[in-house]
Amino acid sequence: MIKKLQDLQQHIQQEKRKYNHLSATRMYELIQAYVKAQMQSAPIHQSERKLYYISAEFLLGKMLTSNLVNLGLLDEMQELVQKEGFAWSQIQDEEMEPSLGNGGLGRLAACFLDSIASLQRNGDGIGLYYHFGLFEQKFENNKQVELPNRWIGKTSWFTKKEVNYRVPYKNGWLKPILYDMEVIGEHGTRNTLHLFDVESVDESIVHDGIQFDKTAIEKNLTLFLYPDDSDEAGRKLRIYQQYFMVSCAAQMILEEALQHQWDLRHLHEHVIIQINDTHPTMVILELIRLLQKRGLLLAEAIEVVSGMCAYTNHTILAEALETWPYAYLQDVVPQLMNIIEALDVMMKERSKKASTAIIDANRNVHMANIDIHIGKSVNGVAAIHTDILKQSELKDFYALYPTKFNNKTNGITFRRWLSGCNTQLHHYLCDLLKKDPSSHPEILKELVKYAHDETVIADIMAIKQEKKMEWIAHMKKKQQITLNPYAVFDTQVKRLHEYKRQQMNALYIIHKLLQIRDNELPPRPINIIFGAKAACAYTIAKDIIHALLCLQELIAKDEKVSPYLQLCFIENYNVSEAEFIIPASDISEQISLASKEASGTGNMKFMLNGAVTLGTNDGANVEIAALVGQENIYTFGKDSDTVIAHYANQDYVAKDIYEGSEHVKTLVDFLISDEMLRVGDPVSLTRLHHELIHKDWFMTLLDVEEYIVCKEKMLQDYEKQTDWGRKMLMNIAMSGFFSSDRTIQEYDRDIWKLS
Ligand code: GPV
Repeated sequence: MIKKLQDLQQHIQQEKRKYNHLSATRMYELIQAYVKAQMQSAPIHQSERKLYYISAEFLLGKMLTSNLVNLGLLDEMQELVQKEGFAWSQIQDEEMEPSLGNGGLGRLAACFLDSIASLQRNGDGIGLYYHFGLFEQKFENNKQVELPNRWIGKTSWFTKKEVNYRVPYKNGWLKPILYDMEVIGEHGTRNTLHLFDVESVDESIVHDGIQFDKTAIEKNLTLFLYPDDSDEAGRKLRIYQQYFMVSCAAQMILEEALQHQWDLRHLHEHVIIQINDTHPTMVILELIRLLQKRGLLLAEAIEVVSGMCAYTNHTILAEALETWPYAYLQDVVPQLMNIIEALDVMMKERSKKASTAIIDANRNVHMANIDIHIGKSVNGVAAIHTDILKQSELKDFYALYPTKFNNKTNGITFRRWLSGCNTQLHHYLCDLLKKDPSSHPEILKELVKYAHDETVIADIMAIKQEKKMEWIAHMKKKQQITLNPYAVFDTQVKRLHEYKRQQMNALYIIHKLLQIRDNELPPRPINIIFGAKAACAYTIAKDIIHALLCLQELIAKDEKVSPYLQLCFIENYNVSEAEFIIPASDISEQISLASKEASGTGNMKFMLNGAVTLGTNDGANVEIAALVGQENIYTFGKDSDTVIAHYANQDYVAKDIYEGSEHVKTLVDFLISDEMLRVGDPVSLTRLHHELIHKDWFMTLLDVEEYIVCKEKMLQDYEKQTDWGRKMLMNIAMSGFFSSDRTIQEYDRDIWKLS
């Protein structure tokens, strides 16, 4: 199928003759156009059954390298580029990363698209084309500032298409525009990601960072992912976005069904929709509405849609489970209200429990409850998470529908997270194992044979060192920061949230800083690395960023401390930054409060790249520990049962711990020390200090002392370099389970039944 690169080579020579020069920009454009053409000529997989994966986020990352990996052309292309006198990184730098996601949920959707195509399953993604995406993060005065993320450039992987859909809204109709991107699998068949935009969108209404008129729906609908929802207009805008997305999806699904001449009364035999978290929930209601318009009775429509929809839950955090006031929905989607009412009445006949109500006593509509009642499957994203759903969070639903519940432990695509971002390790493993682990993840287990081979261990460690050097050079260029490449790299990169407990890591940094000042020096310098965006209306999350940036400044200016401890906060952390830092890291910080991190997927990326986890018994960490064994992971902290009991009994009091431990008190109080207040904002630092002592909703102080002890042990063990190298090797060896190919095979086997 794939043509050789000769066409491209010829094109390059022509350009050089014509202009006597070829810039990196032009080189990128030529390669991009060539790759896009290759993808468009790949065959589409046809079948009698199709998956639609609907998601508010697709955190794609740059697509050039990943597409080349899947086309099997990466090595050849890199050679060609080198011959023309460019470094591959120069070409990569030319691509803007699409800003269409926030965190793990969106990155999971992107990994899934890659695996679905690579496993040659018929499945498309559907979402929204946000012009400014998730905001771009800048640091000013040690604070996060939000700017529009202008990711849409001259060259694009997306192709604009016309569609004849119409989406009703209060002032009439919204007219959708479609942007399609080919998703190429490693065997050369392709699927499509469909992102909808609204024709009347107006970028010029954005001012002063990311401010805009939240009521101008026809202009603002597809400007931002997750616009500020701290007021009514913001919340209604989110409902408009969700409805627009799923109405377009429903119209597309019905259009394709009619093209195939599929009988609408048997649509569930041909179509399966995976609802990625609750954002696409209204697709259930919209499909029922449209099927009724096409002649089905309400009961018939409900049955067909029930057989078509499956729901993935990604959290047990109450504040992340969407509920909308009935009145807001009535204002935004009046056409759906009779369906919501009907479902509510029907489901109250099935169960009288308040916890399972679609419309609750306060007239709030619970989106997840619609998914669970009507959908045919409910899945959690890691074993412990699914257990908690069954045993506590959704136990009334589990009693009602025991067979709907199932677990699908998350995964990551090795084609991006090994072949793409760590070519050195990938090539090494291919040579050693005589098979490509990105296509055959299970082959990694054979690495165990080399656990006592000091040459192999040394080779893996040498690759780690090379990746550290690359990242350090990158940070020097990007943020003008000079870091020690021979330090241990201890990394926490993920969205900023209190439950992920970046603040606990901050307390460790304070602990280490005070120790160094006290002449207790670590055996080797430590680089503590962060990357995180805080939601723009999440005050405490922003306070935590502020505290970390203040600590960064303090440490950098401290001549005594900085030779031993450096803090580096990566600005505007995104997929590309992840691809840089993860292969360079030694320690993977996965320190969420037990029970709160549904799975985590960064933990898997670090493991695959030979970092050792420092984590709580939460999410997929539990499964990592079971695979690698206790000698190859560092776990600490109270378990999920204990935490859940604390919440139930409301007996966790941070202040008791703060007052009961001189050490903890010293660390927490440092946040409002004179030296911190000199570089920081007293209001913000005081608020965080107060929060930790008087609220600490995610129990930082519960685990902080164990955390410090555990990390110190880890740093000591790091000095036994061969033993540490063996831990790296064992982590890589056991990571095969976390391939998203495995996850997708399970979804297909249990829920989608495409093959
Ligand atoms: I809900 N997740 C996310 O990134 N955004 C959200 O809005 C919600 C969940 C994450 C979870 O926090 C991770 O634990 C999980 O690995 C990821 O979704 C993918 O399942």
